[in-house]
Amino acid sequence: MKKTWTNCWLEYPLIQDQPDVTITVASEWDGVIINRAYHELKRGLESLYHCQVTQAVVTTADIRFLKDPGLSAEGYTINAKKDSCTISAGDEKGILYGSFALLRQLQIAQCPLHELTWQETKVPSNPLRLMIHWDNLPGDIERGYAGDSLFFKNNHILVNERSIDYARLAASAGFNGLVINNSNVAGAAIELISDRFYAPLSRLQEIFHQYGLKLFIAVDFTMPMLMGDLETADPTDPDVQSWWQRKAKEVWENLPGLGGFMVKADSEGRPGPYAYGKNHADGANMLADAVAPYGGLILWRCFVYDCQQDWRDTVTDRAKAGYDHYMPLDGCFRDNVVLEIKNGPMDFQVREPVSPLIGGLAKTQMLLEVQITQEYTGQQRHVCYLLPWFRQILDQDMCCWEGPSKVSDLIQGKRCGKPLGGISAIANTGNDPNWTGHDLAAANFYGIGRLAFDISLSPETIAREWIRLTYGDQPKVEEVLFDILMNSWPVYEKYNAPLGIGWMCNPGFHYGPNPNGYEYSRWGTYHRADHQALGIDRTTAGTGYTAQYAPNLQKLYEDVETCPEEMILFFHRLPYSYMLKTGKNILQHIYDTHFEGAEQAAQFLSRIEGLAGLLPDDVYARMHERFTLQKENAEEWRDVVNTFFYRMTGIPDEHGRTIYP
Ligand code: GCW
Repeated sequence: MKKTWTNCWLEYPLIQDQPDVTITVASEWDGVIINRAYHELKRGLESLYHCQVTQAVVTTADIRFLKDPGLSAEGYTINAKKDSCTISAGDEKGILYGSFALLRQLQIAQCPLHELTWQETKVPSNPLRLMIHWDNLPGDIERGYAGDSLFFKNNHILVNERSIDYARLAASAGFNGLVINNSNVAGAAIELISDRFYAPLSRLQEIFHQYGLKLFIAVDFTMPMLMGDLETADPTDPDVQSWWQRKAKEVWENLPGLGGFMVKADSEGRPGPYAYGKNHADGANMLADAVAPYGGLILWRCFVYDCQQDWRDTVTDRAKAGYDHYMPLDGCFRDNVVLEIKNGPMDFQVREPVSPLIGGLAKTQMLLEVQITQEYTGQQRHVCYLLPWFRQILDQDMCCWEGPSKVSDLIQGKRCGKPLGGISAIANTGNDPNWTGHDLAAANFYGIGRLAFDISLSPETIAREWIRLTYGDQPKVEEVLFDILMNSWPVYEKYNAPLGIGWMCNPGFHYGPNPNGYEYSRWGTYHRADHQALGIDRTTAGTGYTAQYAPNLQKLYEDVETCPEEMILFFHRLPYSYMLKTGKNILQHIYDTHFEGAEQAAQFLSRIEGLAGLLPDDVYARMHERFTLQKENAEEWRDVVNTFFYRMTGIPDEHGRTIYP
């Protein structure tokens, strides 16, 4: 099959032409992952230097893979001293990550291997680093903006050259696992764990395994009814329990080494333990017991809320739902259960506070769930580099105990003292030629993998790395793309929903401006704007949401003076005349940011036009098309949102700019 897709950050653009050089590589020990590491080095080095790479004996090789039992799982040490380079690790995965790290460093340093002097030891910050795909068996992707599924087509599993390249990309970014199917399990996906699919799944799993990636499968809670002939899925029913135990045995016999199951229960129409009067610990633990003999994990999603809630009611608050459902169960989950929690209490909006559940749970293992598929952040038509946002989330101190309590600490299990936890990203990939629709969206795929592996990295470092690896050493390209990436999230936020309000987009599709558009708000608007005020009072005098935070944070959010202004309307209901610290009132802030955002989106386009001739033609053409659309869409957002508030208040822009288009 002719390759019709790009290599993204594994392009390995030429550093120096060295056709006469031969680099030898040798390993102290063998294994399928070590073998992949060798082939990755060979491929990368031959492309970077046009040299030859061959295998040799350990004593004489230029690059040596050494065993160091002292290093923790998946960790590596690289010691490059001009004429010799060693990659040491305690396990095979460490060698693979070390090999990718060496290739990365050579591109950062832009020098030949024998000139590199560099030492680095890294152990991944998070044990779980997962890509979560919402792919459906027919081949479409829920909230997918980069083409069709890489894993499924017409209810069949795809195992091909592209599966290997996907695994290479994921492993090189630092991921170590993936869920391949949508947690809204439907149609043929119900049979994923049956004879119908074991053979191709096992072939796919073998590819992933070679790149250190664990395969996970999303299952439906009512499988015993859908696949078996039981009349209940009650987790306390002995027949249900033994059905799952038999199923787990069969699954692991066919797919040894499988990572485990993911479950979305009692959420958005999905069935779960509530239907039987049971709670989520009953449900998760029943499954956990079934998979425990095989080392399987249960990734239990916490996205549980009443999507039909009455918004006129000022006490029921969707933001409170996650905490209300799961806090009473803290400490009740088995050791092979990990709760997967969205970063915010709502749903991947452009701005939200950190979910209070993350600071609440003291005895439970957690997986932070972020969304790199840009459902609410421009759907990969707009550029929105999300790493600055993820950095803020991870750095948020939840002030919840005397020990380290930043989100990054809590997901690593520093508070609960248990070994599992980490980061999961709702994937943004598909079978588009560039994998991610927008070429710049690949920075989110690369970036969240890197950050999950090394939680100390800055979004700036990651952006520069990604640009360098993808487009080579081109200062002008780097300057422009770096600037656009770093400004993209703030710019997107400016022309979208202001000050933490969220939504204001078309229902269902979640794209394009629609101030009253939240689909579940049939009882009223999400932002509750009227002619005098807007926002939701989530203080203890309002919905009481702020009480879900530890005292210091509660205090911060509760007081309108100290509440971070970018989220002020998430926490407070305020008159349009309320003065922000910038000296502007809320209405003028909305007008100004929307004018600015649209203007900056237009500047992105002209800056990209300055890169004509410097980027590959197809990349430039795709980018040009997307940035043109972004400029037009940003103008539309500006006009629709500004007009909405102008009509609501009757107060014109202080600077006399035209609001009603
Ligand atoms: O954001 C919402 C999406 C749904 C998605 C759900 C979830 C898979 O609109 O499409 O369903 O989140 O996280 O489960």
